[in-house]
Amino acid sequence: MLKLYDYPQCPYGQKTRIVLAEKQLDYEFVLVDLRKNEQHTPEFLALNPLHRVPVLVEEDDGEIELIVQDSTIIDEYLEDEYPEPSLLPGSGDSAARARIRELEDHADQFFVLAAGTLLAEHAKPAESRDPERLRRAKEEVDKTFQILEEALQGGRLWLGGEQFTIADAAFAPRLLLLVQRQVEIPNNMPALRGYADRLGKRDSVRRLGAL
Ligand SMILES: N[C@@H](CCC(=O)N[C@@H](CS)C(=O)NCC(=O)O)C(=O)O
Repeated sequence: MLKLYDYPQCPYGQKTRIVLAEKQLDYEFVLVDLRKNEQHTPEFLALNPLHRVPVLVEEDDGEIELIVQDSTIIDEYLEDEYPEPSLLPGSGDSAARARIRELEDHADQFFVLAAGTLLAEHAKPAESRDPERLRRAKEEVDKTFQILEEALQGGRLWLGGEQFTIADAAFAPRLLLLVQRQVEIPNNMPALRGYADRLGKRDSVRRLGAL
């Protein structure tokens, strides 16, 4: 039995839930309410002393058999343990696998943070915004848009071409939230606009519900 300790709006948890849905795996969602600081309870700290969601737990007859922390490590574990459908290029294509992992890492380490800052600044009344923070976040989001536009050239449906990958799962939550909150993808980026549209229609992404 798989359990995912998570918080609905966590983009890293959302990424892992997309992967679970792509692989059609049954799991129990266990809410760790970050608004109530539940990540600091002794029960949760026993699963992740770094007090972060998501955490994947595998249980057998109520006994914990395995604990996996961090969305990227969880997604790689799921890929190893449940290889079909595969969300990484085949093991014969190390270069393509490296590229997908690089994009996935870009989403986690750069884009999610920049998008989070941009959304937080937009949510403030105009007079309370920090113009320098806003400018930097916008610049970083624009840089990601440019990188994605280039990565999608040649009519690629997903970052893996025909194959939906862990990198697509990583970008989807914040990319779609930006679009929902009226951060426009520029008109001169048709590949990225089409991609965002496809992501929004993907079943595994729709199943997240409210971003
Ligand atoms: N690198 C981690 C980041 C996870 C993360 O930052 N989770 C946030 C919520 S989105 C969290 O649990 N924050 C609570 C805290 O730091 O106390 C991953 O990919 O799983």
